[in-house]
Amino acid sequence: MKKVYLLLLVGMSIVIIGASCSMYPPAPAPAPVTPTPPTSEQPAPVVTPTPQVVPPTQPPVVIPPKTTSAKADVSIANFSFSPATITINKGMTVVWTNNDSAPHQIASDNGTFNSNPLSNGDSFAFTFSTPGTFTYHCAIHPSMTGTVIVK
Ligand SMILES: [Cu+2]
Repeated sequence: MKKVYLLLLVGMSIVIIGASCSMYPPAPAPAPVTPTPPTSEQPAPVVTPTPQVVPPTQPPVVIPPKTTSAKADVSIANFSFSPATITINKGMTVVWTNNDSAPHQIASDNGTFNSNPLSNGDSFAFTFSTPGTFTYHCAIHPSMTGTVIVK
């Protein structure tokens, strides 16, 4: 009787052990996770460097020295030059302005300076860089004469 009980005990133990073994099966290996590629892979944003906007440096305002004697005016009116003879310093500019309704044209006697025909209100400027006496006339009206003396 005791032997049977022992056998029964052993048998039940085997069954229990086996059951326990089968009750806890090894955990199934996790399915390999295959990373799914992102469906819309955004390209890395291209960072364009913003160009440095360098404000243009303002050029220094150069105020030309006021030389009141840089320019001399000769008016053309009533078919004559006024003043008919003008004396200037070397480097000065003579500006003829036609105040007549008729056209006039400045022509130096030696060809140093010549203007186009000047209509009413037109001006002609010439800078005298060499000293001397320069006689001129109107190419349209040769009786109109004038003189520029450059010191
Ligand atoms: Cu003239």
